Amino acid sequence: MTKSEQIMELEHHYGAHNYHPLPVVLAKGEGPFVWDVEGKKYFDFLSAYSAVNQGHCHPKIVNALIEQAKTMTLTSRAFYNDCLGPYEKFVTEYFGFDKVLPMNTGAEADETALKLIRKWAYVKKGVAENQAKIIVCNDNFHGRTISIISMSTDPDAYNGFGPYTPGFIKIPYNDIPALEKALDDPTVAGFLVEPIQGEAGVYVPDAGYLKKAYDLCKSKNVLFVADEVQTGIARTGKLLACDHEGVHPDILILGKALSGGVIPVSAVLANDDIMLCIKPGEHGSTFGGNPLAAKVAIAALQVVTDEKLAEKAEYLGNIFREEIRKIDSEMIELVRGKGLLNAIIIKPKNGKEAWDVCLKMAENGLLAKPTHGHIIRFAPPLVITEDQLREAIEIIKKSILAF
Ligand code: IF1
Repeated sequence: MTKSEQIMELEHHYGAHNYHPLPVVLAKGEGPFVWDVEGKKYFDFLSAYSAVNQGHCHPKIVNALIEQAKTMTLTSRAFYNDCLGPYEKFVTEYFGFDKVLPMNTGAEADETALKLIRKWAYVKKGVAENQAKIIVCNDNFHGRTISIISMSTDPDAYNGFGPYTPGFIKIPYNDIPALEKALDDPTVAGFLVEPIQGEAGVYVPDAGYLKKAYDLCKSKNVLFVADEVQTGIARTGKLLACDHEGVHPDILILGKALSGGVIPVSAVLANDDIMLCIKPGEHGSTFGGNPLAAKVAIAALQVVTDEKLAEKAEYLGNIFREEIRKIDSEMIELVRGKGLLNAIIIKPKNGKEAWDVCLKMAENGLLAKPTHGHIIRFAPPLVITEDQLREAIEIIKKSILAF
């Protein structure tokens, strides 16, 4: 057996079977590249689902981790620590909010936002206790916890995990009349939405959708809550995907690349009138706001600014979509995306589909993974150079034309 096969066998035997990974065993990452245990080099076009926007093992972020790790890793929030306050000032000024509630994973940040919306409904909007409703979109993805899958319309996400958390109204994505109708319910407190639906297959809504949705929510005293866990941190060509439409959400949810993929760091940002509805003792987390996360997140955001990653994503994304659209293959049904968050919709050919294209690309030195069977998401680290991107595009082209 090869080393890869040995390791895959270990995972199969000792690990839960909650994933079906591509048969590649990675051992090293640097910038836009990863290497498997046999030493084969790949372009990483998944970026851990947009968590390593700053590139694998960015030295400035890793060094921030190492330096802090030598001093103090965790205090819990039972006490203050000397890293959290400065981070809170940095991150709230960076995104333009009064306050931040620090958590660890994206799902925890989404759950925190759900609690914040409900608390605000009872404390500020005057909705009757336990009656608050939250509007979400069909085909959403916000994480894997029980309340979050209660919002899901994907049977794979919710089947067999009932009973479900009540209080969610599901409407079609990118559908303003449907939102308008749902907002007539006076118990609605919030609208939780991904500015681009990542898991659904990089579903980019019509221009103006976010702004119209935001204005409608404001007209009904409903919180507009943007889940930018995947679309944020420069991925779509702006610092936030909401920035493409000048929308400043009432609640902003961040995760993934907030730490550059070095350790789990997530955050919920809001202004005082919303954030102060949660009182001491009403929410928390052992690791939330730990010194490592504070130092790592500052370094990760500093890299985004210093290396102009949003501008790069905008410029390189246009090249990517333009070049992929030139590929003459009936397997390419559609190419869509914004910045360096893109997807190709694959039309099966002779029984070959997205999974086979991904296996072929892996063979040719590029890693990407299908979502929902026929869609391949392409999201390289934003530090990729134009030459490297063009080299990667040639690999994609060669792989698709091989069928
Ligand atoms: C997996 C999907 C992507 C997210 C948005 C919250 C979260 C995510 C918009 C939760 C997480 C990850 C989860 C990961 C794969 C990946 C994913 F395929 F699952 F749906 F990116 F599209 N909001 N997305 O995209 O953040 O708790 O994971 O830190 O394998 O479940 P998390």
